[in-house]
Amino acid sequence: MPSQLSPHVSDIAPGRGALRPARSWLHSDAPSRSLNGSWRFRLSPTASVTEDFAADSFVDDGWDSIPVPSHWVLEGDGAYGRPIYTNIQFPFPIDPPHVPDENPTGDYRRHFDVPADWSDAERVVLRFDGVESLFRVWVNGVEIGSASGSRLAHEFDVTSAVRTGDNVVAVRVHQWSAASYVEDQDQWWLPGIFRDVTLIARPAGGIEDVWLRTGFDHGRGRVEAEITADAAAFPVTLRIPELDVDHVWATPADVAPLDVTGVEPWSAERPRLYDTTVSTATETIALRVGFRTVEIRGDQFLVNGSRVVFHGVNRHETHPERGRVFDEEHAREDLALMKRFNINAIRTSHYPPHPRLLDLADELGFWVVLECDLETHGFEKLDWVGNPSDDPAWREACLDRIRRTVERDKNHPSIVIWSLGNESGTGGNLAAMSSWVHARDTGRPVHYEGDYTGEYTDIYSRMYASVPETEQIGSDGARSALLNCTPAQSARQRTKPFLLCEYAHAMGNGPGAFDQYEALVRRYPRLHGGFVWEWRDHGILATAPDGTPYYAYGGDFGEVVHDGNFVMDGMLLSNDVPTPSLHEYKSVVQPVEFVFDGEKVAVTNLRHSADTSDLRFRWRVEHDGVPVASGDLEIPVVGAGESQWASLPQVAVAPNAETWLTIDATLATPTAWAPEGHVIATAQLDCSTRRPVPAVRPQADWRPGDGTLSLGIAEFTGGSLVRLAGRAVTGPRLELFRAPTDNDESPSDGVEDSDDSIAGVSSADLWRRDGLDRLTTRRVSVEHTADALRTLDKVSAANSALSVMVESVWSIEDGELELRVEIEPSRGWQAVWPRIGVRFELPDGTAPVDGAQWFGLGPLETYPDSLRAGRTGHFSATVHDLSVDYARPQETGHRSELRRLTLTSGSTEVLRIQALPDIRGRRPGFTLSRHTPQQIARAAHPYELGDSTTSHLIVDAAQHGLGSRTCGHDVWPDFALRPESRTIRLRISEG
Ligand code: IPT
Repeated sequence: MPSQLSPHVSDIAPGRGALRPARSWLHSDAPSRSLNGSWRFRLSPTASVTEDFAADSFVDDGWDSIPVPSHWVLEGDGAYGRPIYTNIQFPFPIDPPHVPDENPTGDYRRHFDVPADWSDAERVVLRFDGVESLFRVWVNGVEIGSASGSRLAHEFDVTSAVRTGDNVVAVRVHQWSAASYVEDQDQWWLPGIFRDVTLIARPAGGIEDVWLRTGFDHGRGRVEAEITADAAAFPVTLRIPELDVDHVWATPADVAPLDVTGVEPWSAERPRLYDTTVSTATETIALRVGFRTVEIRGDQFLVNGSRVVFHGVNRHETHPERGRVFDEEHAREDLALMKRFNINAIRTSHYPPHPRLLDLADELGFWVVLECDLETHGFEKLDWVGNPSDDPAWREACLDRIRRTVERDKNHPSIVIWSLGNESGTGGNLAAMSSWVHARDTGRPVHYEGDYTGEYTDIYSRMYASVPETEQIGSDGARSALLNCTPAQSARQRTKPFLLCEYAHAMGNGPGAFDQYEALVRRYPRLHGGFVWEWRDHGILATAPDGTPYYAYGGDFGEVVHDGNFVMDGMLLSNDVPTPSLHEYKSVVQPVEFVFDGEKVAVTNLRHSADTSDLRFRWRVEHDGVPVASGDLEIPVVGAGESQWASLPQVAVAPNAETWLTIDATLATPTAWAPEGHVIATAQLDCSTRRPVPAVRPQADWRPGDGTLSLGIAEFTGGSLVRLAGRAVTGPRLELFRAPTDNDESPSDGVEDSDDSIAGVSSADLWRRDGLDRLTTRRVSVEHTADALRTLDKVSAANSALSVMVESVWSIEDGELELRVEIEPSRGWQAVWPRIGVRFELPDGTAPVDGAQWFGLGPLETYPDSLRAGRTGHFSATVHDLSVDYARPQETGHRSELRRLTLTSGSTEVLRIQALPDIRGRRPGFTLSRHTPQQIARAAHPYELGDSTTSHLIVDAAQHGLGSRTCGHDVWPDFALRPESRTIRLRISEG
């Protein structure tokens, strides 16, 4: 029986033999050797292979080599299995604590050298910073122990097993184990030794562990030290050179709090760190301390006395080639990118990251919610029966996890909240974990979202609460019960600060409504912001059958059970490219607010504690997007939470163009994360004089015709456009379809959704039901006058009596070609529409249309509920760059509020289109793409779209919003597009 050969895999104990208590991950000058590098490797399909490989004498010549750290499923080009992606589902039978006999098992071996001068070491310790999921260790054939807790550090005392000179370490790693039941996070299952392995010599008289709790109160710092060392190791010296601290504790009993003056506090905005050492005669530990005090006062979460607003992201460790293997340079760039996008907080979803990430967070400045490696989400399917969170048998495993989490990272000033884990139901083991944290660290509160009723945690937390629910939580007056709570439990939750540990699911094109949440956070002090789900897509770089590289998601590796592209829900694409949603977020959470009032502007500093002395304010005036004047704006330094008035410059208003004033707040000097001049906040003021829209010229002498004629630059055959300015063009045809976004494809939950939505049915289902993707046309009539052509079309879908009448009038107005399209739905349409637009096809001729210049909102795509990053200006882009490479192709590229569009071919202007606003001032948007919505909708990956030689221009009178229905809520009613009559009016001329 395999289970007898390998008893560990179904053992719920966290392992045997690892050192306890766990200790901090410290920068010590004690000797150490990295055991990263090339190891010998053998993969077996089951856990039942013999253990002879652990013997000293074993000959591993026939084995492969594998790098450590790595995940074996990402090495060897498929020779070692493939990654599996599941969200909540377990990829094996739910039979806790057992796992299947098919349990890929990796055996690792390497030689290492122990230097002769290590012989004075008191102990030799072998540390593993991350191994998924259960591993056993042998040194020179001696079994040392076993451990689970994949994203946690495990240290073993190997003193008695090692010898000076050559040694062999052997490690057996099982992909599946009892621990897999508590590591059911929404991510790829990636087995292997994926973090560093280090051999450490512990000196006699060294420091086992140190914890410097560094508080701040009105300019004074306080150091409370906990030194774990033998009495004989003393005296211990604390040095903080910049603060003139050079303090000696002669004995353990002398260790007492120290008050320090002249301290600058640490904050995410001004991450002031002080280089510090703690030393004995034989060992020096280097730390970078930051002084800050975390406090909950009533329903406010404060750091150094000021309320914190989390503009955060959920950050997984993921890389398209390395998986969860840490790359410090990439991580630093990742965090710098967050800072450039006004992100100030990270939730380490859903496990502790590589320890160096927290050094970077301390240094660059982030509020961190540090989460334990715990998720039992798959038990939800069983109504939480057997959930490890509430089974005393699992208590020690749960406690071991939180102890390792807190102990490893306790010194970081950036960590302001401990989180027990994610989506693990609720129960006594979670309560026990919380009690342990409360006893161990009185300086940081405990978070766990699943404690819905607030029995054992300090913060009220929800994920994906709707805008109305968030408002209900924020507003004091609410008497009604909160979700999942009785009135008394609700009252208890209302006494706490609130945060959205996950919100605004950024899957595919979306989410909408960042700004609605932010408005509530501004309004209700109890609301402390939240963490967008999530920072980046987890795509894995793969190669399509035709050799094209692409980013794979669930199912692409032939998994039996998987969750498709639900792992592609970041604001960053897998290749590090920010999506428009990240730009939107940056604008919504910008830390400086401008409110224009006549000749003045009120500038409000929304930061936690930093003033605006690091900023410079620039203004510019543009006429129809062309810069005409610019300068600096003199604004006195604004303290955090304060406002100042400043005078606006004299703006020269153009009589025949739009006049816009733009103000940018930029960095006055370079920082560790952005160059000087980097824009952190922007506002625009429309100073234009109103210009009337020309009325439609009445034409009376319409008569039936065959529709074959020329009008200015347009040529028609049988009433249909065939050429514009000499180039082949077809259209316009009514386009009501968009390639469904992931949100469009998500079923309604029947709660707080658009009217006419059906529980369990997606908007895209309704669009397909109504045939929006397969509309057909019947030409009802063709008429002319001397200088105009009018067609009337009835557009409808097979087996549907619903229709849209489309009247198109082509005429010459003021010497220019004008197209006016009137779109009128029949009665009876039920569901929202994705768009109301017209589509033109521009096949490649001699000068293929491959780009656009436009005056309108830009530079990136915008939708009705995601408009805040859009600026009014003049922009240009290639047809390729107009689309976002979402991992699963879908609607992309819509530019709103169009005034003028020039289609280009290389540097040549091909066609110019002016868009006239309708009576209510509404302007159309446009999309220029190589593919039709119908083609895009059929592709599951970008490479499936294929090459196209045609450009498709869609001018939309309106688009439906984006919403966040993949995990959260539908498009807010104000931004939902109901079937309605619309007019599109364009003036078209030759480029
Ligand atoms: C929520 C999870 O916490 C997160 O890990 C991720 O899976 C997210 O959903 C979706 O991408 S849980 C969900 C049931 C609300």
